[in-house]
Amino acid sequence: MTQPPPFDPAAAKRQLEAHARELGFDRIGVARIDIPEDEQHLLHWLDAGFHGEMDYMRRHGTMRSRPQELAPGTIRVVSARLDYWPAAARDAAAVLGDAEGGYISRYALGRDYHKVLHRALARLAKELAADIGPFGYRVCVDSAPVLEKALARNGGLGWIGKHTNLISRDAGSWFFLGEILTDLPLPEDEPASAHCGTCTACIPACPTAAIVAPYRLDARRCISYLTIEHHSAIPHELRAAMGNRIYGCDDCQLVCPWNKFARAASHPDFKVRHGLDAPRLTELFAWTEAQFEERMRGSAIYRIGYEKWSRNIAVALGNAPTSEAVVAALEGRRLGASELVREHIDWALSRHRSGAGTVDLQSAS
Ligand code: B12
Ligand code: SF4
Ligand code: SF4
Repeated sequence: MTQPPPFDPAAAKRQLEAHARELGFDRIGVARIDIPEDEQHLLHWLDAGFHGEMDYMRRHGTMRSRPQELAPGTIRVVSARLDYWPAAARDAAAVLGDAEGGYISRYALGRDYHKVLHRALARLAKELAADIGPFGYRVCVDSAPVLEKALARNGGLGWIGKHTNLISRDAGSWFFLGEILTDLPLPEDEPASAHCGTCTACIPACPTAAIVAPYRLDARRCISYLTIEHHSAIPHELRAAMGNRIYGCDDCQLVCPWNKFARAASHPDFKVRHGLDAPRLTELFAWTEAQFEERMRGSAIYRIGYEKWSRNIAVALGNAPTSEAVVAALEGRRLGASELVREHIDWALSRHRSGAGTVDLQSAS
């Protein structure tokens, strides 16, 4: 009987890198699993209550910083980067400055990245198993409780910037991360060094002052959290500063000097769908629930549901210049709206009636 060849870690890593390239990943990196300093930062962040209504962040506790608790036997993490910058989309600054249009974060203009990344990572692991034989692994994308940015930094993919996103020297920060947790003793990459230097551009650029100190994000103030993760009413004091951002927010990354090195997404699933790069607020607000379901299926936006989507657009309409069309759009949805949405519609209408609905979006951004 022939014996399988002995496991060669360096050869396995080369095979993994070759498969990753073929599958369209922009970069992969391998790291050990211990991240004690990041665990301390995570615990302080949770103690400060910065996670807001994201109860799962507290529930998962230190599992997030100890991948071996999530997948027993894990000794290495393979982090993968997939660039999403939609180069053909309408210019972000132009959309942010268009008071009657809605701004949707650049990462959500195409198909839901969770599915795209998960499928590709699962294939990557299977292709390696076909080369070297079965091994233990678990694929994670975003929803799995691991500190993805810290692990990817240790695998050489970039550093955590003051805005708290991972930045690569040669690709900026417009990319997603996903991981394969594995029991294979793959050779580690060098952790990436930090290059924010004296720059602090992202901190004052945040419309809601959510970056309370370098590397510290109070998610409760972050527009990304407010429009996607927060389930209840949006705090009144933050609504005006949200401007026309109806799903996610990119301001801290738009001002980051390292994003001049960003690369356009090559994955076809990240192409803009349904004109989401420059939608009209009044048109979006006129969508029925059935139209939302039909048009947003397959998009990350689908996950927030029609009610939160409507809540977000009501806030943006409250921040739009007063016009008959804006007031009619708000009034038209008021009667059939849920209590949550109706409260946001009433807030928006009260701004138009008091003359406050003439926010200059450029200065709010
Ligand atoms: C919860 C979450 C959010 C929350 C909280 C964000 C946050 N900074 O934690 C909200 C909803 C606000 C959010 C927003 C966004 N998110 Co998000 N999010 C996550 C998620 C699920 C967990 C992040 C986490 O663990 N946070 C816990 C806190 C403690 O971590 P942290 O703030 O990053 O803090 C670290 C450092 O800053 C440092 N640190 C913390 N405090 C201190 C203090 C000092 C003194 C020092 C020195 C260091 C330090 O240590 C910490 C641990 O490494 C990850 C996926 C994952 N599983 O990791 C995606 C993820 C981070 N998000 C992602 C994206 C794309 C976004 C948005 C850009 C989406 C958008 N356009 O709207 C925004 C960006 C907002 C921002 N400025 O960060 C990507 C980031 C990719 C990248 N290039 O970095 C991820 C990795 C998802 C993915 N799989 O691609 N997100
Ligand atoms: S995503 Fe927007 S709201 Fe959140 S920290 Fe960045 S600039 Fe601030
Ligand atoms: S804007 Fe400046 S401080 Fe902020 S993440 Fe980018 S380089 Fe770092």
